[in-house]
Amino acid sequence: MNDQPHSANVTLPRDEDVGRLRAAILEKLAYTIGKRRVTANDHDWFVATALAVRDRVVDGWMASIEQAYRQEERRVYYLSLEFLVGRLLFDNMQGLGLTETVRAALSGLGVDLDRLAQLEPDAALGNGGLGRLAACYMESMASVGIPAHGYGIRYEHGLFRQVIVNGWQHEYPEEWLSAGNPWEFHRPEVVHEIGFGGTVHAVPVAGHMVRQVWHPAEKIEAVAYDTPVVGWRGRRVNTLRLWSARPADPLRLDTFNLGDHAGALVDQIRAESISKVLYPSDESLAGQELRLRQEYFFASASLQDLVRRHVGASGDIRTLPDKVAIQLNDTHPAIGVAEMMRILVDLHDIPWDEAWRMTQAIFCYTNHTLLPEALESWPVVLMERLLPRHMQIIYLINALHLDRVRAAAPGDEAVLSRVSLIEENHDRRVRMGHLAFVGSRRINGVSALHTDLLKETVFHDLNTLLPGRIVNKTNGITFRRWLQQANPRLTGLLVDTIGPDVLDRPEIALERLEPLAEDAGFRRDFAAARRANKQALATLIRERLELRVDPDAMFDVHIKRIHEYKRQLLNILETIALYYSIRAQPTRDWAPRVKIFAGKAAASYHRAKLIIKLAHDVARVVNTDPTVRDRLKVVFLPNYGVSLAESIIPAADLSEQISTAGMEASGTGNMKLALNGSLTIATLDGANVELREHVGEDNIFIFGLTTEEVEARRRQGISAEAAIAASPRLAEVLGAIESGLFSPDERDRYRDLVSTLRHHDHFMVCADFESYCQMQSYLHGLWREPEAWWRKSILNVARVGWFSSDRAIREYADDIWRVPVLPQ
Ligand code: 26V
Repeated sequence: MNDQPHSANVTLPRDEDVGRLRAAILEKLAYTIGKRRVTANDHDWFVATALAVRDRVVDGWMASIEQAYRQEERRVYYLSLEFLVGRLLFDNMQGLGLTETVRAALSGLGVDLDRLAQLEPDAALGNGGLGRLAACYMESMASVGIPAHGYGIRYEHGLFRQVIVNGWQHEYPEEWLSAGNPWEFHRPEVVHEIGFGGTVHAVPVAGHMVRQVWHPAEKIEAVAYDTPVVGWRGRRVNTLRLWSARPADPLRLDTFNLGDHAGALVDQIRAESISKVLYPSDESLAGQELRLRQEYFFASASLQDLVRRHVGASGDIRTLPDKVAIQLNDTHPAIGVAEMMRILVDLHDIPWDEAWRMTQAIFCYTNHTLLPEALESWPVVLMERLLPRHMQIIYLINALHLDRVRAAAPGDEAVLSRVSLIEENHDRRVRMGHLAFVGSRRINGVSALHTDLLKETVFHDLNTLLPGRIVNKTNGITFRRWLQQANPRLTGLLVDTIGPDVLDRPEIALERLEPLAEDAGFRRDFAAARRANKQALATLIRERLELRVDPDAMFDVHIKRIHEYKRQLLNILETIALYYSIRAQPTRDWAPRVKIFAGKAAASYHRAKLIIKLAHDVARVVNTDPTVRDRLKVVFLPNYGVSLAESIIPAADLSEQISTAGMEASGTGNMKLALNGSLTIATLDGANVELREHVGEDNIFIFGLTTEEVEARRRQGISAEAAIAASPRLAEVLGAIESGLFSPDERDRYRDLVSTLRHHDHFMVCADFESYCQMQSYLHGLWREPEAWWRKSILNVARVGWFSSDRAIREYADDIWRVPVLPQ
């Protein structure tokens, strides 16, 4: 895949270290894998190497755990239903400074480290941005020295594998565990019981008190698997604890003995289904009982685990808020608010009011989307059936909450119904965002714009009622993975020119690159490093798609989940317009361009899958047209994921961040691409707004409607008609797609798609088309002035230091969690 050497700054390893590591790898090969050198295949070597590296992680890991325990450090718990980790070999080797030692140890055995590394499957336990952010934050928390634990689910199958057949997406199960996982430690002794269903009984206790006792009808077990998370230079090693579900009783022996062998396993299957597969989060969440079971399963296991740890260490549950901050990554773990109340009130006899104060001091909640269809709510009837005690607790939280609202806004029934935790419209549903909000001390959005919109829209009333809780924490990315590992060539150049501390403090060191933008020699070296990355990507494209692309063409990259609001369709329409321009003037001196798409569509999101098909239909026509030749190529790389992103991003010239304004909460691909030297074409959406502030408006290419303009057009019900009438090329492109020119085998394949654009255009594809095309042709011109292009590209790299996840995590530590961090 990534054929580049993974070593940026080569300091020679010491012979004795190399020798020891080689011996360790051979020992793993013999005594853990049970093979000899002659019979070992590459996968055996990968596992042996990973295990030898893992051994070296353990001492630092134990030291970190002991330190947190001895010094009674305040801990952060990051609860997330998704961790999109990717591969770990280079993360761990780099964190420990072992990369060159391992490389040398293996090469002495005739084994190539970079080839082995390609065999590691991605841990793809997430859908997209939210999951990848959790992984970046875990790495940064270890790197800035925060005692942190990630909690999630150990899905047997992560995000589906995307296979493209004749242009259509097909989904296949992903099998990351099939050859074992060398990084994890199974903890069979760390088990928590999780209940579902059943009844609640009031039991009188001392005095006039009653205690509510929940008798679940079904009990399953959560068992822990721990993966160490190595911080930069091994500063700290934290733990990612993922829960796997299993039945409390492995087998119904009586049923089995009666001859019903399948029936005897029913409980097992029902229990294990909870951690069987990651939910595709872009899917309508309505009525998915299994999803709610997953959420409660992991929230309950995690809270039981951290309470047990705290009580074990301090003996006093009441000091929990002093020692613990729990971050809810979106509303997926929000049922934890009710679970915490149950633990405190029902199991630890803490009076309600005190328990509620504790809960509100412990939890914080990050919101990651404003899309109405993505805001979680669960039918009350489902909650009552699955979690009867939690439903009672939610009713009580709501009653006390609404009492305060009535006192603040007497007689205002409309406000009351808007801020209620229960939505009473059609069927009654629990609003999980509201539950997370009232149960949290801090609520944050993930970019400045997104946080403003949170205050104006979904949480407007709650923010008026409970002011000061909403803060902004603009997302960040870990530079260790997205620069050092993904782009060793550029990293090597940076180390050589601005010094090795670019590895340790890139946020600061990168600024020293600024004057080099004016240095023609540096620009040449910079362009050469990028040229090599592009050559590598061209090779990957040839190997996977049997398509040749010119590494000197502009690589115009649109990589992310396929979604209408992300507007891959806008890019495809512009591609067609460009294609027609080239055909109309074939002798003009066009600068060659490669349009590169990658991304998965949710399995049930038919329109997104149709957009993938359209990209392929357009690619077929364009790539086989002899009049176009090398001047335009369209590429769709299948099965996008963390590792493919690591190959594409260092080779990208232009980064497409073109969501409908107001709809992308932040975006983090925008940061990854700019860090690697892409120029960005963008709408004023999410973190693009802040990207512009940092790189300067001359170095980013903004087009299109603003959030306010989008809102106004929607309010006024303006259709796309006028935009189409005013743009002959848009009319031509739409007409061509509609008439079946790109789908001769099924002429009306795109009829509905185009008709929606003409008559509805909720995502403003037509409205933004002209301004997008104009910016694209401006960039076309700029690409023809390489000196100007590389100057801007270098300035982008020099000025994006702020988007490091270390910065973001330091802000969380200061403003939200109140935990100390290591000095920078
Ligand atoms: C969820 C759903 C669920 C129902 C149907 C449509 C839909 C569309 C999007 C989502 C997104 C789920 C949350 C998420 O991944 N948000 C992403 O979080 C990133 C990290 O904060 C952020 O950079 C992205 O802008 C945001 O989309």
